[in-house]
Amino acid sequence: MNVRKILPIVLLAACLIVTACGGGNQPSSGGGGGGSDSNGPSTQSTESGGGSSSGAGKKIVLGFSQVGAESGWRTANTESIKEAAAAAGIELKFSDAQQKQENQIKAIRSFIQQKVDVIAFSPVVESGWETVLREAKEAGIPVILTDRAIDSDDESLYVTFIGSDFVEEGRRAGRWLLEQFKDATEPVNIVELQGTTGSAPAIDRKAGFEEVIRENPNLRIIASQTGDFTRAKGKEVMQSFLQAHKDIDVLYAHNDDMGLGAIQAIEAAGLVPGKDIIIITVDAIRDGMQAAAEGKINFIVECNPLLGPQLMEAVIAVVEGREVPKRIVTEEGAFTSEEAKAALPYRKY
Ligand code: GZL
Repeated sequence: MNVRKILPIVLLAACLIVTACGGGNQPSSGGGGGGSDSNGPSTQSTESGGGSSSGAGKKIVLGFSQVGAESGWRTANTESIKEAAAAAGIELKFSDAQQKQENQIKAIRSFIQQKVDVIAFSPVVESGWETVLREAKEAGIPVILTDRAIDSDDESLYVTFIGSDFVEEGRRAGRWLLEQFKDATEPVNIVELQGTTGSAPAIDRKAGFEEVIRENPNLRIIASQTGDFTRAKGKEVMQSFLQAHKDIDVLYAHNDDMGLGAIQAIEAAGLVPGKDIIIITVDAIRDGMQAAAEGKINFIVECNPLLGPQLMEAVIAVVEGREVPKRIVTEEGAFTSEEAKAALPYRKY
């Protein structure tokens, strides 16, 4: 068989095979592009070659407004979104709001002006979004909520909400504590470090926890205050709790970072975290899991930050006009100290 005759057929077949296996969303050879400030306190555009298109070969452009960089969870969430956008070949316009709602609103308006294909964001608080989301709707730009929800009744303002069930996370924390103190005959004094005031995780983690511990009247929250999800504020508020109350038995912190800050305050007060004061936190980031493995955190509820791949799948589906469920709940678990020690080597964040 003359090789010259079959070469064109082989090349054509090879092209067909590559196209069939590659699909529209395969990682391209290009790496992430450079950043450029287009608006807001810190906005950058990153893109990679090839990948997903919004028709006529044009690359999908996603505008994403992130809450900030307040915690280890947020850092892991941002990394997941940037990596998943690059892998999907989606051009990402990323804005960090530094935990200010007005910065998120400004970024969303900028994305509308830039006529991005899709807008996604993690709402720093639940309320105050309807005006700007109506502007996105009037501009014909679909909106995806990730991580945190909004309290609007108008579900037409967003296509889907991808994130955890924070009420269930609070219930998980409550159920473990209920079991630990099921035979308690004396009051069990709990102090609570709440997340950012008005945010969905702070509201819902509190609600879920209280719903469960209500079953045992000995379990009582004697102090509750926001630590804004940060390590520094968590330490500061725990110091004030320790000064005001000499009989604290349990700390329930809405995230690991506040719990880790509180541990510094507890140790500075000459107490042993995990023994003198039982500690429950939420997130299960690496530093939290390390503290749990050391017995300083007794129970840690997981809140999965790796939402990037699910977000990009939803973005592509929306652009391609495919149906997307209104609610996509992320899978997650919880760890005792022993379980955290065993899981730590395999954790991605
Ligand atoms: C939860 C996320 C919360 C984390 C905190 O999905 O919104 O915000 O629990 C983060 O660590 O700051």
